[in-house]
Formats: sequence, structure tokens, C-alpha cells
Amino acid sequence: MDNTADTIAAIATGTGGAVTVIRISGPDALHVSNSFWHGRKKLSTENRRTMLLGKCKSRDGLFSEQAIAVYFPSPNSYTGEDTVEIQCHGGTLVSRKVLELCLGSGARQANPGEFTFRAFMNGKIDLTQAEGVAEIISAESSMALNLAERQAGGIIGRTVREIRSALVFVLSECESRLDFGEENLDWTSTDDLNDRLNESSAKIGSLLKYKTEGAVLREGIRIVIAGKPNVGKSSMLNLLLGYDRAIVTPLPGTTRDTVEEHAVIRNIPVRLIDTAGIRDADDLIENKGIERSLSSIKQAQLVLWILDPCSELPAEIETMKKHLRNRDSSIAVWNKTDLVKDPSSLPDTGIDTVKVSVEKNTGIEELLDVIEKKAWGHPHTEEPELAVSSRHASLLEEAAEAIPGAVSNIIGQNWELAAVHLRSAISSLGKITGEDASPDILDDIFSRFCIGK
Ligand SMILES: Nc1nc2c(ncn2[C@@H]2O[C@H](COP(=O)(O)OP(=O)(O)O)[C@@H](O)[C@H]2O)c(=O)[nH]1
Ligand SMILES: [Mg+2]
Repeated sequence: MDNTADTIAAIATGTGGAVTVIRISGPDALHVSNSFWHGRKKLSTENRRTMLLGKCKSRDGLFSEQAIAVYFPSPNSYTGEDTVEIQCHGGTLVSRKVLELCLGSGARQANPGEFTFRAFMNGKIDLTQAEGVAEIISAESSMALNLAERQAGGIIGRTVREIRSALVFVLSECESRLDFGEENLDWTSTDDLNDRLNESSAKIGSLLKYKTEGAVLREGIRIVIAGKPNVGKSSMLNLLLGYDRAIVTPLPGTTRDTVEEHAVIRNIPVRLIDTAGIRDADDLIENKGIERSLSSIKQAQLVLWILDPCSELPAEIETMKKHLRNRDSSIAVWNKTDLVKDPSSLPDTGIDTVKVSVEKNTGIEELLDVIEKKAWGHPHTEEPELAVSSRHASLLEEAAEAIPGAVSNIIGQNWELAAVHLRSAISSLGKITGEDASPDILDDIFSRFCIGK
């Protein structure tokens, strides 16, 4: 994808819409477009950024379709290059034919993410913004969307560049002391240098506070619904999904395999996993299902352990404790509280507990509150300012780890070693914004985009 000298074209919209947008970007965008698009006015600098009505025509005259075209001259376009966007009737065949006209007139089919890659190469956006664009497309909740939009707007890139330029300043001071050590130039004091480094560490720390937000919103969490047979696990899955996915019967042992579905709970993308009820069973298939339940519990980030208040209570709690590995990431849920006279008299379970009735739809909001709190690791009433992705977080951590070494070597006037630590931190930060990103990193990031983006 490193060739940015040619002109690329792609269908930029999904199939099935009423209108299709075809994007052409590169030095020959105007020439390519004018060779098949014909209107009363030609696409030109005089008519830039104006919608013009015309037709896309094949040379043999067999294909002719009405289309609107807009010319965005470089550098004021998404890619920073000369760009033309053509809007034609939706439909796979029409858009395919218009794309073929582009390719027949000298453009090349764009690779996934290539328009955004060019925007990055041309300095229109940094790498964090490009990643933000991808996240806007894949956002699953309005919170994830708002945060992705903020990232695409450059909020993370700006902060990282500020930190990086503070480190670059300190590095240049260390290097000039190395080069001109004897000449007693007008140095910045070592205290001042270290103040700048400590301030940078603090800024990195405040970005890293948003690591959980990033992981939860981007990767979501796995919630396993477990418990003995017939306690209402499948009923709970159906309730949380909002539709009947799993079979619910009064017969114990109905769910024999794990059932996995995707949902969004309070803005958090989740995979909900309903499991076979855990008991000593003679049935081979049921036993296989129980094995799967136990391994699902091990892989879960959160377990909802459903308890039946009409059963043998101490044994019910005992089974739960036997199978739960991490009590902090588990919630005990007394279900069927509609069947008990006094739910407040139910015994203590030793872990966070909610009382609900799936049948009567009571206590569910409280359950969602606890799920939300456990997912974020803390109460989360407002939308966070940022959501730092795991790629950014690990590079920020690398940078943060290098700074104390720089500080101690500056105190010891060990300029050479201080410079080594600083260069390492600067390079980690540069990988976030893209100044220092290797072709591998770029390929990996842009290949996740769709064609036409
Ligand atoms: N009274 C009452 N019955 C419930 C409630 N939740 C589920 N049930 C019933 O309990 C039985 C077992 O439910 P199911 O979801 O299949 O349990 P699972 O075996 O744990 O998956 C079904 O007959 C449900 O209708 C509840 O809150 N109250
Ligand atoms: Mg079930």
C-alpha cells in the first residue's frame, strides 16, 4: 500500500442503498473522471466542491447513467489528494459498471483502507485519528461512537504529541550537553528538565486511566449465566437479549450445550453465554454440556450465578462457591423471588447479590447496575472523556517505563544513558501517532478497514 503516486477508485458505500458513492483519488482523479462523466459543465477547478449533474457513459455508448459528480482539489479533500466523488443510482450492477469505467480510464482498484491511508500519509490525520475512523464504523453503542468520534477528531493524538515534544526537548538538551559539554552553553537546569519529564509521566498516567474504558468498549465482556438446572438461566438470557433465543421449559436439563449471543447492555458490548445447569448427571450428553459450562465459567469476565430460592438453600450456595473462581467478578442472582414470601430473609451468599424475578421482570435494573459497575471496575454514571485502546495503552506503558531511567540519569549527569531512555520513550509515543510506525503496524491497522474507506 506504500504506492501513493497512482490514482485509486472504489465503491465507497454499502450495497443495497438508493445511492452509491464512487470515490476516485490521486493525481489523475480529474482526468479519469472527465473521461467517462459528461455534464453541461466539465469537472474543473472553477467548479470545485460543487455538485454537477451529468452522465456516466461507456465509450461504446451501451451504458449511460445519470450521476452527480463533485471535485475536491488537493489538499482540501479527505485524502489530501485530488478527489472526485460520483453519486449514481444504487444497485450492485450500476455501481460496478461505474467503477469499471474508472478502472478503464486509468484508475486502480483501491485496497481496504487505502483512502484513509493516503489521508494519513499526506498528514491530513494522524494514526490515532485513522484508528478512530475505523472505530466509528465498528462502534456498537452510542458511547463507543461518541468516543470514536472524539478520537477521530484528534484528542488522543494531540495529547500524545504534546508529551512527545516535551520529551524531544529534554532529549535535545541531553544531546547538546553531550556535544558541547565543555562549552557551558545556556542550559536548561536539570531540575527544569526533570519537571518536564515528571509532568509527562503524569500526563501518560492520566491517559492510562481510560484503559478499561477502551478495552470494555472495543472488546466487550463475556458474561456467563451459570447455576443449577431449572433455576432460570435460559429465561435470564432471553430477558437480557430481549427475545427468545434459548429454550425454556420446566424440565431440568433442557439446555445441554452453551448458547452464545451478542448484546449491548448499558452501552457495553457483551457476549452472553447460557450454559447447561450444573449437577451430577448420568446422561452422557448432559455431562459434556456441564463440562462446557465449567470451562465457560473459567473464561468469563463476569459470571451471573443464578440461585433458586425454593431449593435447599445451603446446598444451593455451597455449589455456587465450589464453582466460582473469582468472587469479585461474579454476581449471585436469586431468581424466582415471586415464589418466596419474604425475599429479604434469603441467606447471605458472601458475594455481590441481586434479587430478581425474571418471570415478573423485577429487580432487573438493579442487576444491570451491578453488571455495569463490575464491567467498568468502578461506578460509571457519566460518559468517559476518552477510551484508550489496548494498542495505545501498551505503548503508553512502554513510554512511562522509560521515563524514570531518564530522570535518574539526568540527576547523575549521565547524558548518554538519559538519551537512550528518552529515545525509547519518544519512539513508543511516535508509534501511537504514526510518526514512528513501521510498515507492519500500518498494514495491520489499515487492513482492518473496508474497501472504499
Ligand atoms: N416463578 C418463576 N418461574 C421462573 C422464573 N424464571 C424462570 N422460571 C421458570 O423456571 C423454569 C426453568 O427455566 P429455565 O430458564 O429453562 O431454567 P434453566 O434450566 O436454568 O435454563 C421454567 O419453567 C421457567 O418458566 C421466575 O422468575 N419465577
Ligand atoms: Mg436452560
